[in-house]
Amino acid sequence: MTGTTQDRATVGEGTVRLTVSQATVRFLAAQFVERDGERARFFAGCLGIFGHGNVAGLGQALLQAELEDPEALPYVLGRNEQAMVHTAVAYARAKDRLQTWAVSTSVGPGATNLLTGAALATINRLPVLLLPADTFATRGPAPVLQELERPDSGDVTVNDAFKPLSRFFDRVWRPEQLPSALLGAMRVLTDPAETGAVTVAIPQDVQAEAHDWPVEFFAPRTWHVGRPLPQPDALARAVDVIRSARRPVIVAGGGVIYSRATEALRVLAETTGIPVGQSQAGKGALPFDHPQSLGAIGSTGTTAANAVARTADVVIGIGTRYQDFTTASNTAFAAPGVRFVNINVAGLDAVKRSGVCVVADAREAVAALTVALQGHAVEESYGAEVQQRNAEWHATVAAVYDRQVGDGSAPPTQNEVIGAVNELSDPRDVVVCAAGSMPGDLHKMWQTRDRKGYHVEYGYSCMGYEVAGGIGVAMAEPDRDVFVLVGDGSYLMMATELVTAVQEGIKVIVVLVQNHGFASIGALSEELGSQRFGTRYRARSAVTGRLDGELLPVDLAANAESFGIPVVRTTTRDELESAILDAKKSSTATVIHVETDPFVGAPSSESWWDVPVSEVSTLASTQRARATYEHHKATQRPYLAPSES
Ligand SMILES: Cc1ncc(C[n+]2csc(CCOP(=O)(O)OP(=O)(O)O)c2C)c(N)n1
Ligand SMILES: [Mg+2]
Repeated sequence: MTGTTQDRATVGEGTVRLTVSQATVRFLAAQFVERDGERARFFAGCLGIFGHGNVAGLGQALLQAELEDPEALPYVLGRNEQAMVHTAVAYARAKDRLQTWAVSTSVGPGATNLLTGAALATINRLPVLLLPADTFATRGPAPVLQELERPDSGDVTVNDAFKPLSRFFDRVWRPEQLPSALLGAMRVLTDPAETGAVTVAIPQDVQAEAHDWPVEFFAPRTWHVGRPLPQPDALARAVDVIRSARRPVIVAGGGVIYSRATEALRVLAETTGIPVGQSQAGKGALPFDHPQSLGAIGSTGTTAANAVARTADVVIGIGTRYQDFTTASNTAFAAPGVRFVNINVAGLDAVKRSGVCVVADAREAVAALTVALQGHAVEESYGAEVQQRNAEWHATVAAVYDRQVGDGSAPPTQNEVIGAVNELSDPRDVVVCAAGSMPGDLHKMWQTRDRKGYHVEYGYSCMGYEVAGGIGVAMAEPDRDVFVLVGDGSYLMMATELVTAVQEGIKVIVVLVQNHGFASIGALSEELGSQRFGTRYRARSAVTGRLDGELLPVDLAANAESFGIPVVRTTTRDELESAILDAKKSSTATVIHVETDPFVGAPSSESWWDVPVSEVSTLASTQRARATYEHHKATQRPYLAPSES
């Protein structure tokens, strides 16, 4: 829960006559968030694409605001509504959820293009305010262009599709409803346990309607983001279980980063010796070379983390959702009596895996645990084992980061691309990614040196997030270079925001990994007996009638160039390295197009991910894969035993 305070000095009397849109803009510009004494505007601005539904309502209000006070709610024009949500969400993640953007769209397709972004925000627990326009409240000219018009219901519009994807939804049929809609939106957006996509749909006629608003609606309002303390008895139960453990392991999730608990976690890990594995959102919770850092854990984890996880007797989840990649589909924690302690600000996550629940802010709970565990440490032999396993993994990574033997004319492997970017970027630079083979490879191998240096969207793993998300990070943190690592498939899904980067003068370094199709799903398909079916970008063959003809003559470098971005084409490791160095020196965006070898994979995680294989099939490859699947499936655990001592 958050609380608010109003600046009494600015609370006036009487009313002011404004349209619903003008009132919305004025209200949003007056919202502030405070945590730990730091106070800032909650909305950095409004991203939008105009069409009928918002061009004359919110569009007019944004124009008026820009002319009267350019700082109030700056407007940024995006190219695709889904992408605008990615930009806003990435910005919010970079800002530890303390600031975000509003997103305005037209009715119909402009609105429903937001849906994928809404799901992504809610799943990743990141705040974004969606303002899709809605069809007429008065129904005067109905049915209007792009109206759903269902035969069985008069009040359903396409925007009802936002309801299951949003943490808060409201539709403003009448101006009088606006205050409760926007105050409700703010409550959810600023609550760490509730936050996600928040949708306020405003019909296009209502947007333009004037109303006499009480002036205090627009008074600057500060939303205080609290740090809920652990209940003493819950903490005591957690401490009991942790003290009884011989092989405890911490799983650090995104909550550690958002709560700024990394320093507290470092102290807990160092004083107790408990090693720390990290989920995708939690990577960065400890630097990669910290002695207690096991790096990534789960399906795309390090062999060190996964070996420790296999025999752990107590798993301490801090700010993690325990998504299937983190738990290797509930096979990672294999010790017979394994117990869980879950520290999470959200009850939904704290109760998972039958763990001892500590519903609290991560930083506060970790600090309290450190005090309560004073004098307690894991056995030296366990610490030594962690060091040994980490050293082995670091050697594995160093070997694949290194140049592969040869005359240097062969395309680099993806491992080498990661190595080159990691070694030539500054410790504070940010790597951004979301889908394909790259996120798993980065999770395993990226050597994170800064709390905010790793930004992989892996709640929704949404192809198309990369460029738009990278722009959001660069807008949030202009003093860091942002490396967007994007596959050719994801690039094709949504590269259009490069135009927004040009328009706004935003610097991102896009490393476009060309491997002519879906290396990730191709490898998965092969492993699961589906023979890489439909995963390569190849022409339909005149001979076989199948998609196994020539590689497509697609030139993505030329495509990027057409957006007005400098592009460097590279085919060797040397060319890649000099392109990275030049891009770092440049003050504008660069796209580095790199041909890679698609068949050299990353080192194994010695882990598993549950993707069901056909139970019956005429294909021998599928039958073999099914047998392997059943073998792994048998090791999956329900984790139903209560964890309390
Ligand atoms: C919007 C969306 N559609 C489909 C998928 C499923 N999917 C995951 S990775 C992938 C292929 C990605 O290809 P590319 O970006 O070239 O990366 P590569 O696999 O080659 O590393 C697909 C289709 C997804 N994650 N997101
Ligand atoms: Mg690809």
